[in-house]
Amino acid sequence: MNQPMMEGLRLNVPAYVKHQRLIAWVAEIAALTQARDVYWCDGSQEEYDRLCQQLVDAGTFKKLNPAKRANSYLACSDPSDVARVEDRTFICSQKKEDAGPTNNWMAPAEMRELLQTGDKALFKGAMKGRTLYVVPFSMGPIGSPIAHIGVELSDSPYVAVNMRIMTRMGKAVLDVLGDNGAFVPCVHTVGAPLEAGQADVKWPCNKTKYIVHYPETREIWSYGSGYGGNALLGKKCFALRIASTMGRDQGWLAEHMLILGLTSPEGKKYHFAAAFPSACGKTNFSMLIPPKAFAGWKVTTVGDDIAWIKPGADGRLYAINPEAGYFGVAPGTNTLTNFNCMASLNKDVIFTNVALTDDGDVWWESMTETPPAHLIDWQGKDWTPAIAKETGAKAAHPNARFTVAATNNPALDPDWNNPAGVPIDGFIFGGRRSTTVPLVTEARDWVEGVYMAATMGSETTAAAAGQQGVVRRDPFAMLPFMGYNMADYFQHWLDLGKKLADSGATLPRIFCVNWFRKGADGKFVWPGYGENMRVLKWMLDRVTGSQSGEEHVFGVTPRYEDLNWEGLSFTKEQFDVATRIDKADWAAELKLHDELFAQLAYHLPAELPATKAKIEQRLAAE
Ligand code: SAT
Ligand code: MN
Repeated sequence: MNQPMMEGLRLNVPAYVKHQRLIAWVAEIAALTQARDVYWCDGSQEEYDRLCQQLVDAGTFKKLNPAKRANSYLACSDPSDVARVEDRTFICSQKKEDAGPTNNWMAPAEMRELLQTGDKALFKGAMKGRTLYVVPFSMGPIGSPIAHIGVELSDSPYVAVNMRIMTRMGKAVLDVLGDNGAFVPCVHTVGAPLEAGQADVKWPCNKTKYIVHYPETREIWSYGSGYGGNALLGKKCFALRIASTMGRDQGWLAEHMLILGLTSPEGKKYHFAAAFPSACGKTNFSMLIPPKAFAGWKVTTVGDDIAWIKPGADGRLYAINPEAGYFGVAPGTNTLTNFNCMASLNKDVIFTNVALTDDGDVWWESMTETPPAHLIDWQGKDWTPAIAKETGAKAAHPNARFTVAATNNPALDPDWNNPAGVPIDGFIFGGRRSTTVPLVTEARDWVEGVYMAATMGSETTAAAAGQQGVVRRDPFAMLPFMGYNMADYFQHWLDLGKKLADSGATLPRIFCVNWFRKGADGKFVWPGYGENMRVLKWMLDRVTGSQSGEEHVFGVTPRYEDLNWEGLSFTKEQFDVATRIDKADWAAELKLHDELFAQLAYHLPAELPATKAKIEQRLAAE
């Protein structure tokens, strides 16, 4: 048997593991972090149940009432560890310019000293008293030519069980990896070593946090957080930051996009990929149920967060969802806003930072119209509607999440697991903007679309630590997830479009949407959710060439009569509020585009300022 020992530590390598480089790396990290022991995850149901029970015994998980939520758990995090930490996220490329001005950068050698090699290196001894879990995972269908493999070494069993839902995880991945396959090494610690006899806490983490990427060597090192995008390293760290650099080098795209299928009553199927910042409704849009007026139309989910997109032999762009589950925002989700999601959450779910009901179920803000009379909130405190009214206390954290397998989704697209992906007919980019940006606009061409996506702004949400509700530029909804220089990424999009157009391919149309515009009363004008189908249908009609619109300063928008209003009372006046292009607002908005371009001046593609100049001319001529 394959059982190397490291300074007395058994590596417990299962007989099926043949990859010597992987074994040597696990030994190296176990020695560095002084893990108590090593456990190789096989991805089985038995293992999942066992680790969940272990988390229950440790007090991290609470098992929910099986009569209410079968095989489901609630985890409540440390109150300081509830979201991604963008200011602690680093791209450590050799050259600072390759990380670009939108990323935090540190020289790789300096970062390695801080994390691995220095006298006080953070990873030295970081896993003392803890088990190191070896978590092999595939992003994309196992064995698919588009998939890529990673191995996460983590001292968090919460990470291990979440990764089993979010990725294809376990022995099958190592079988594909064989004795010498390539994998992205991901090292994660909660940064809370246990001295002998020291009792553990429910949610170990560290005030100091580092989420570190080395794009050239394709490595990820994460320290100090147990939460979501900081700790489940297959998601934002690998599938976006590292994968975006792989895509740049290899001619494909890794995007913060949902992928949905749209099937007509005649059975014709189309696909859209849509980018929105975190906590702006990607999961809801990907599971949309069309209103009655659209009888026979069907929306199906390929993915709800990330798309890997590659040109196919026919010149079209094909997208796969590299994930296998959803890590979605719970608050705001209910049977009206997302029926399919609620149906997905009946069983086999891990909830994080929602509230607990007296009968052992979960609850979050707006899950039901009338809140329960009593709850234990996400911080373990008593919660009643009266307390909430008095103190404003939220039962669930605004960034509370559910982790659930894609296969739980009743609207799952039959092609969600297709290794070839689905052909994309349109790209949609949407920010959260209470003013200025109209409901929907179609770019006149690829370059104008890239301009729209590049200059997109959005109000910040609870998905990241920091101030909420401030407008910031969030190009392609990728600001927190870009693995290289943002200006080079714009160029990559332009180059790809040109290459495909030159080959005679029909490019996907590019649309820009804003579901979040507010009226004078401070309320959202657009009803959103299922009603977004009305806008989606207009976009599809533009793709198929059967619908017109009105051309204006920066693209084409529908007139009131171009949308199907059957079954919704939405007046022309309301439509005007949702779609109005105000000259003064746009003059101010374009100044913000200037600021972005000044920040990204290094390598900024000339097409972008040129497009802006054209928009300005049109605006002045209005
Ligand atoms: O925390 S995650 O990055 O996984 C979720 C999100 O912010 O989109
Ligand atoms: Mn996301």
